[in-house]
Amino acid sequence: MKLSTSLKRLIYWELGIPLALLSIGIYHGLMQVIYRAGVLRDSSFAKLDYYQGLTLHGVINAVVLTTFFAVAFGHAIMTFYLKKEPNKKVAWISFWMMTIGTVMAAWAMLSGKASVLYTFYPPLKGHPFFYLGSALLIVGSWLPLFDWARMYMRWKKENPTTKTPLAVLGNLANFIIWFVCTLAVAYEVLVLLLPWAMGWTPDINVTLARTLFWFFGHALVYFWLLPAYIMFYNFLPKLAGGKLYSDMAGRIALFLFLLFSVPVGVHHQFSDPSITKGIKFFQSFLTFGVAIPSFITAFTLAASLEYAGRRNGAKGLFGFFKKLPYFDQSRYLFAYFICGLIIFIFGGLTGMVNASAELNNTIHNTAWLPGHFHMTVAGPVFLAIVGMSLYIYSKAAGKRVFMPKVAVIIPYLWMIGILIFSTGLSWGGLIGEPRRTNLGLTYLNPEHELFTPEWVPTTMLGLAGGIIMFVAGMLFLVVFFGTVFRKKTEPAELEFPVSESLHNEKRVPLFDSFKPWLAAMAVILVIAYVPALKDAVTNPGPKAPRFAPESPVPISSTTNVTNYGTEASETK
Ligand code: HAS
Repeated sequence: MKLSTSLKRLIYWELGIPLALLSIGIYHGLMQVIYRAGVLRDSSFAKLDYYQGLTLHGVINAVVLTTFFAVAFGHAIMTFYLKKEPNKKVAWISFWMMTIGTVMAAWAMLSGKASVLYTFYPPLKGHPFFYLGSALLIVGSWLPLFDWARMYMRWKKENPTTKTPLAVLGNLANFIIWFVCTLAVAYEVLVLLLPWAMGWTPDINVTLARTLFWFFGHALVYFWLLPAYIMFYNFLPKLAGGKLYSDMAGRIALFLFLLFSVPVGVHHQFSDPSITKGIKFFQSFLTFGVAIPSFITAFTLAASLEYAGRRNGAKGLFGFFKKLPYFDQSRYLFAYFICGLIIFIFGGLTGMVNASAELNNTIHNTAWLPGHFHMTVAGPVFLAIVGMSLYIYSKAAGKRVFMPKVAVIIPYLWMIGILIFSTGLSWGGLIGEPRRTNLGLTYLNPEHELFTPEWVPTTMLGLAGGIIMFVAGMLFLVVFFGTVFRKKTEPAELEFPVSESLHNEKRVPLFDSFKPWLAAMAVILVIAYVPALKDAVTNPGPKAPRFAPESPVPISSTTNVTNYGTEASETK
């Protein structure tokens, strides 16, 4: 379908800006493995400090890229399936809020005033622009949801007996999750962190800030994942040459995410002493619940791929694996999706280990964690985002993909890199290698008394995998921007490879309406989070002291660090 010039431009910018920033994000990924392997034994390189680089890496790759993409993809999905364009004024206001927010946060990070990592836990304190910028990015990304909800309700009125397209359902579910979870982080940023960073409040309740962050933080990972799931359910079967095994399975999975995505954040706080055991047990249990929609997805997609393989002429039990279009340049998206899925098998398994409160004691805050999340967010999510950005751009602009042979090889290269990298990190984590640590300064420096030779092979694997990922990432940027600078040679249309359903079940109202699921979501959230927030408020432990925006030293220099909670309040 043809897009208006305004919407086309909007989508191009929303895809192009984060991909341009990705060059900085990927560079700092490479620097991480170099520092950690002890190749570099310094606290900074090219005037950028280790933690500054790690903050840029996390914020650009995991927050800016994913948020901009989700909004652009949401616009494309709603327009394509409902055959109407969103309100351009709202869409552009949202774009400008997100862009200004990103510029503010980028300035704070690049000038070294916000090296607080993407989790910005207090007492690490960033420049107020970092918090304001993040809030603007988030609020800007809310706006389209209200407009899409209006479009959807109008469509429903006009088509009361038609099933809501699965992709539309997924997109709305995703942004509802996003809206609900970001309310907590907006409160954390605007009410707790910003006044504290400005020096207006003397101290901050660290446990409350962490609990609010993780209310947002785990749902955030599903906000990353669901656009990829929308693509897997709706486009992968067609690309493979088959059909989606069951449309209903997709609906159930997407609605289950509404229930279980948010009330599991405490599984990031299993080691936080302020939160009591019962709450941790309950959220551990819910975390196993949030894996169910992914298991449903795994089986549904495997069945869809089997159907496609058999249609392509496969014989025998597993013959279908050999009949899939792994290197077909005209269906390059298949390569991006299948590599993401293969990586996600390991990302999911490591997630199940994290979810168990007991096993979590072994791996919490070790290198195992980045091992896990690179096989999730840097696996299916990253590959789906970059593959789909290239696809949407080349179709909507009517330009052929630059270096198509390379475009189809990139995801395999990335997959090999991630699997080597994550093996190193997971192995290292199991033998105690810490995450978020400049190992080159001490543990991986043979001249230092803390040198730990057991971590040499693990960090070397990390380095090897990281270099391969860096090469794949750079090649992708060449392919994407090479395509941008090509001449238009094809009809310019928004188009998706839409899959038919093999079992197109009848419309069941429960699975075609958000209301019952939203009500259930609210109930589970109250049960899971009221006691956790109560613990955080009534049993917070020492509070973090007051900082001035321009200095990392507490305002009261006489404050005794071990007692700063009470003394900071007294010296006010
Ligand atoms: Fe996680 C920490 C538990 C999924 C991201 N996670 C993180 C952090 C990040 C992250 C970024 O319970 C670190 C945060 C920080 O900075 O501290 N995670 C889980 C569980 C799941 C899970 C149970 N995580 C994700 C996803 C992420 C993500 C998705 C990003 C997109 N995670 C945790 C826990 C922690 C945690 C704890 C805290 C640990 C701590 O101590 O701090 C589940 O949702 C996973 C379910 C997935 C599956 C896999 C299904 C497989 C599929 C592929 C099928 C393949 C096919 C192809 C069909 C059950 C769908 C076959 C074809 C061939 C050709 C072979």
